[in-house]
Amino acid sequence: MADRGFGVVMELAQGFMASQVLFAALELGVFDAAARGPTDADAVARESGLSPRGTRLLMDACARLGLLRAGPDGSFTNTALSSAFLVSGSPLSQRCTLLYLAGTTYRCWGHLADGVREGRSQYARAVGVAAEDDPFAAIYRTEAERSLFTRGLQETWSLCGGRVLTTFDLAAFGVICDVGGGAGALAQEAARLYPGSAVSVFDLPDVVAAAQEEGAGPGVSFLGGDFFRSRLPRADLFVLARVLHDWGDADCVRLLRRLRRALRPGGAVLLVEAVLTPGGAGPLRTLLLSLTMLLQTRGRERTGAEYRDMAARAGLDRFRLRRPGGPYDAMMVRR
Ligand code: SAM
Ligand code: ASE
Repeated sequence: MADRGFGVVMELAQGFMASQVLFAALELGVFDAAARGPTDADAVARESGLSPRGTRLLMDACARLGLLRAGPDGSFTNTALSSAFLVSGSPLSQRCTLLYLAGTTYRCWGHLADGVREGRSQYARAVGVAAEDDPFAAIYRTEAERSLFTRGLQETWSLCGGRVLTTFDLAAFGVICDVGGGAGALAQEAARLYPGSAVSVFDLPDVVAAAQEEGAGPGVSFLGGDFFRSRLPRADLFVLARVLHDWGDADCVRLLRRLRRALRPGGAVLLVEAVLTPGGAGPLRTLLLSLTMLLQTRGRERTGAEYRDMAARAGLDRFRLRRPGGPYDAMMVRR
């Protein structure tokens, strides 16, 4: 028992090392190098200007973690995992998400104990930018950060977009607006699934301008503004994906009220979030995401009952929750 317990504790303690192996290999281009053909550590080190000793240790650790496959001749190839999710340009690539977690999120997590003591964002400690009034002033503190955060979040929808948009049939909603929709990946998926609907994205002017410059979202129109202050477009369906989890209850209710007032008759709001199980004990990935929200935003993850209560306070008292499987769930709220 003592041995097993010790092993369990040490494995948990080493969790951050496994994360760093993944992050460093990604940052150093190891998976992209392996995608060009079987390669040994010396060749990767030479091509990328890395130390042969460090590269060998890193690639051996990757192999043990299932991120590379080691051949008998000392060459490495990508596994199904790394080919799908880690190689640049793969349709399911989660590269920007992981680089974002490796940078800002990891630095904020270095101050978890402070975050728990104080109950607030750790941007000031982690990167020297205060986030008290608007978390997005810190999240978007440089153009590079805004771009990595936005592109990272978009990557989720290549995987889960179809599921969260089809668990309720949205075909009856002629005008759909994804509020806080970022660069438009989810909106684009909605436009593809519901060709009879007009789909738009409403987000901060800088986010919209960058999305338009990158030529994002064919079939989707963009509108810049502040969802707490600007006039909102009218719509039959507002989508709010991973927006409420950035904010405290009072701000969530305020935003939901604004959306209710902008809804056309018969309209609804589709909430897309990682919903905690009743009572809030799981799943683990969502509890960890909730701590990320503590460290980086003003929000947290919530149970279905908590979303239902906030929506009811905003005058949207018909509530349905569906769990399509995967990390994100869908809730439809309406009057
Ligand atoms: N819905 C997207 C997704 O799930 O991939 C993005 C979610 S991201 C966590 C939150 C989004 O809200 C960002 O795109 C951010 O720019 C936007 N946002 C934050 N504050 C805003 C405001 N005051 N007005 C409009 N959009 C805002
Ligand atoms: C937010 C989402 C995130 C605000 C800050 C954030 C994420 C990291 N920091 O709305 C999400 C990253 N994804 C995962 C799986 O952790």
